[in-house]
Amino acid sequence: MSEEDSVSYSDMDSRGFLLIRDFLDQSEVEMLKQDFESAALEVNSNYSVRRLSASAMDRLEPKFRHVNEQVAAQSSVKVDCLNDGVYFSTVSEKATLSSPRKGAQAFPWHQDHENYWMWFDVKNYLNFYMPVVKPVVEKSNLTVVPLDRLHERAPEIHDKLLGRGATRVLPSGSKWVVKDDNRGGKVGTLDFDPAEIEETPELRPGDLLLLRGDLIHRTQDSSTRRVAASIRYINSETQVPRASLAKGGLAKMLMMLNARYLFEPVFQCFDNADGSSVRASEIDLHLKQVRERRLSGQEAQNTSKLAFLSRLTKEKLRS
Ligand SMILES: O=C(O)CCC(=O)C(=O)O
Ligand SMILES: [Fe+2]
Repeated sequence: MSEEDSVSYSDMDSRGFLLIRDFLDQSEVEMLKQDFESAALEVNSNYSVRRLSASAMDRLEPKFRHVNEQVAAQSSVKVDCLNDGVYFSTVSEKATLSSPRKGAQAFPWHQDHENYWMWFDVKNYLNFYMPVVKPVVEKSNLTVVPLDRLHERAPEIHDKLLGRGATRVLPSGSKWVVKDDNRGGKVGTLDFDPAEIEETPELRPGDLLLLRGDLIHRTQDSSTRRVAASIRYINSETQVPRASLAKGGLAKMLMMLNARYLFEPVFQCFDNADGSSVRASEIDLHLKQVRERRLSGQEAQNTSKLAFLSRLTKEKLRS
């Protein structure tokens, strides 16, 4: 029996994540290492990431598809479209919102932000997280808050966080506050340290940690030099509502501005469509075309800050 046969895919509903050991073989890990070395840094000022090449993602696509079929058969999570992939390194190559000290990058507790704003549906959204450079098995992993354990300890917060994103969990005295970076304010308060219910699967290069888009997670530590590929799947049939993208508080505006190279093309999709929503597959296709044009130098890498702020303001007024 292979590793994959013993995986309980229904964990995607009950726990929000699952682990498949030795998902990638040596040559695939080697291929990703080389791909990382040759990838340029993204123009994202929220964090330091490099993007996977389309050819690296294409090569692994059949493997991902097989997993997605199993997940769809055994849980309620449905994804079918490889949208994007980035490399997260614990060694930051620039100062960003998530670099706690010079040269290091560690993400504190959060639900992902940008994908929640871009796709809206993060339950039908998967993060294929695979270490590529991983010198110490018990260090620099990804720590998660399993859904079942959160439900047991804080059922109300669990219910509020299901299907949602763009939050951070921060210490506040003896409690922990769940900050809402979407609308501002807070989602709620935990009267215990999330570390009490966390789990940290110890990963080796090529292992796959598969996470739902609404799972709370953080970097375990950035004490070793670790690089992980993180490949993102969406559901092509999701209808993305126009009104939600520009709506929100200051934290959202700032993060969108820092990643305007991602959001400007989404607004362009809405401009080109006339309805109040656009199918995720259409946005995905447009993003890929923009990426291609940027790679070949036919289009600027980024939009100006001022132009994006004016766009955002107009959209806010519109909705
Ligand atoms: O690699 C890390 O430590 C953070 C990764 C992360 O936050 C993510 O994959 O969404
Ligand atoms: Fe994340």
